[in-house]
Amino acid sequence: MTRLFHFPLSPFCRKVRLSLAEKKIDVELVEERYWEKSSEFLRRNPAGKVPILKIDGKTLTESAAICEYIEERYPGPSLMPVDPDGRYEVRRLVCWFDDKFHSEVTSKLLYERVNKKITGQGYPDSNNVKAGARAIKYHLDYLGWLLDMRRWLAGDAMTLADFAAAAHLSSLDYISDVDWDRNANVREWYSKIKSRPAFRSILADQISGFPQPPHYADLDF
Ligand SMILES: N[C@@H](CCC(=O)N[C@@H](CS)C(=O)NCC(=O)O)C(=O)O
Repeated sequence: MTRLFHFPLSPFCRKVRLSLAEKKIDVELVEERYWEKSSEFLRRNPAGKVPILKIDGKTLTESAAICEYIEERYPGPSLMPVDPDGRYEVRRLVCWFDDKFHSEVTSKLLYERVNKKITGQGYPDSNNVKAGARAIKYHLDYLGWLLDMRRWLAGDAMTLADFAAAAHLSSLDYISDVDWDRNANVREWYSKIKSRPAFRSILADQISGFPQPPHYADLDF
């Protein structure tokens, strides 16, 4: 049985869930209270982070490495181009979201507004929230600019780059922090990816203490 230790709003976990679902790999989701750092959890991943994926008799950590493992082990449908330039562009954009977008936006909005409360770390820091709200505008403009030239973020086909971006944006959308009116290209792209069967489990997530806003699971948002 494939099992994912995850936290529902974690963008890194969402990226892995999307990859598994797109490849129709059944997975049992186990919610991990990663901030409690249980000994069992640290035994599975000494880095103390989710996602952790049990698959093919192995325990895998680090979302980018996990997604590339899934891609190589379960090739169809493909989420990586075959040519080196295309693969480079996918990896660059996955890093853009998991590094730059994560530190400038996700950590400033989602972690301040949701994770702090869930993990008992007090109230959001309004300076961080303001900085995140400012930064997301620039990132949405950048996505819109890429989508002026491409059907999907890294080129003509949907790839792991789209899943990395959609993982972060969907988590922020759960707390209504994405202005879908800012860029028509971005809205159209998100609407396409949101309609995929692979997205269903993410749209069904419910976080205790944070009710799902009505537009979140609406395909016609
Ligand atoms: N580079 C890691 C980042 C994973 C990560 O930061 N996960 C967060 C949840 S969103 C976590 O487990 N944080 C716990 C901690 O840093 O102590 C990956 O891509 O898997």
